[in-house]
Amino acid sequence: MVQLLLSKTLEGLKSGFYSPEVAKVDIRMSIKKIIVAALVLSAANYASAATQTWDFVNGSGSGIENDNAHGLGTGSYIDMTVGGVEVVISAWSSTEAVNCNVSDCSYDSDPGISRAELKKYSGGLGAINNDEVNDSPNHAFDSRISYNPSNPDEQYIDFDMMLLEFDTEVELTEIDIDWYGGDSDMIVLNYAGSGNGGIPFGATDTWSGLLNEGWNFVGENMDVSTTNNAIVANSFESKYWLVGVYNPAIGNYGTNYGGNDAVKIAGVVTKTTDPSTQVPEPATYALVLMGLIAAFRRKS
Ligand SMILES: [Ca+2]
Ligand SMILES: [Ca+2]
Ligand SMILES: [Ca+2]
Ligand SMILES: [Ca+2]
Repeated sequence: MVQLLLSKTLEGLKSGFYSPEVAKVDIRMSIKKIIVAALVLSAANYASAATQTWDFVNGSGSGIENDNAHGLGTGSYIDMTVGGVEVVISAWSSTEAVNCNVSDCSYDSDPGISRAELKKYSGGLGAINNDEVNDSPNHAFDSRISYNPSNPDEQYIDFDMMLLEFDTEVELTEIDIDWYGGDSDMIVLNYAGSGNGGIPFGATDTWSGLLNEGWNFVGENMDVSTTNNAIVANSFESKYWLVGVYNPAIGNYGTNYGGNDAVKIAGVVTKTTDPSTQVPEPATYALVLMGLIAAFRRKS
């Protein structure tokens, strides 16, 4: 496009049609048009990808509801919408006593998945699982040991995870925690299969077992801080995401990094590529080009 505009001007100069002064003005006009065209094109490209910033604490629709809804069974959840995208948030943990493989049992004696109670605090969302009472840090998404109040010898390590079910495929790009207790290692999974990810999870499912049921280990973010969002290195879109505490049965850091984490998840950032807002690039280029040629024709 630049070449075309400049060659037109040069042609004008060579043929004596333009005086050097007119050519100078014309080059300036051409540059302005190129800048405008570039802005139009980048705006068109920008519209094809949208970003949603989810505030689970203060965002609109972030109230906890408690119902048998969204095919999850009875329990607490949040149903909120940002930029036309809807998410249902629920909490799950490894609190079911099931027969498990040796690697699971070595750190988590009851690794079967069951629903936990989703809670909201100023520092973010937390989860109280079936083996916990409402105390800190267990009311967070955590893997800290909880003791049975009536029998302190009974101890459980459970790995709490947040399930995010979007109504369209999204890329999860950032996680925001506003509170942590002790350690703050986190893990992210998403669903790559064609079904609904086996949701609601069954009591015989385990977190590591999900990897054989269409779920992906996306990554781990160790020592997540409350001042910088955890960046999720991923470009894969999915409707189903699990975000929670680091789990040695899945992650690469080994057993020592697990069982001591507690985070309150305050929000996430997602990205969608919406075909309905996508301006076909070749058509846009053609339109801009036609406009510029028309402008030149009018002038000459
Ligand atoms: Ca918990
Ligand atoms: Ca706990
Ligand atoms: Ca457990
Ligand atoms: Ca840890």
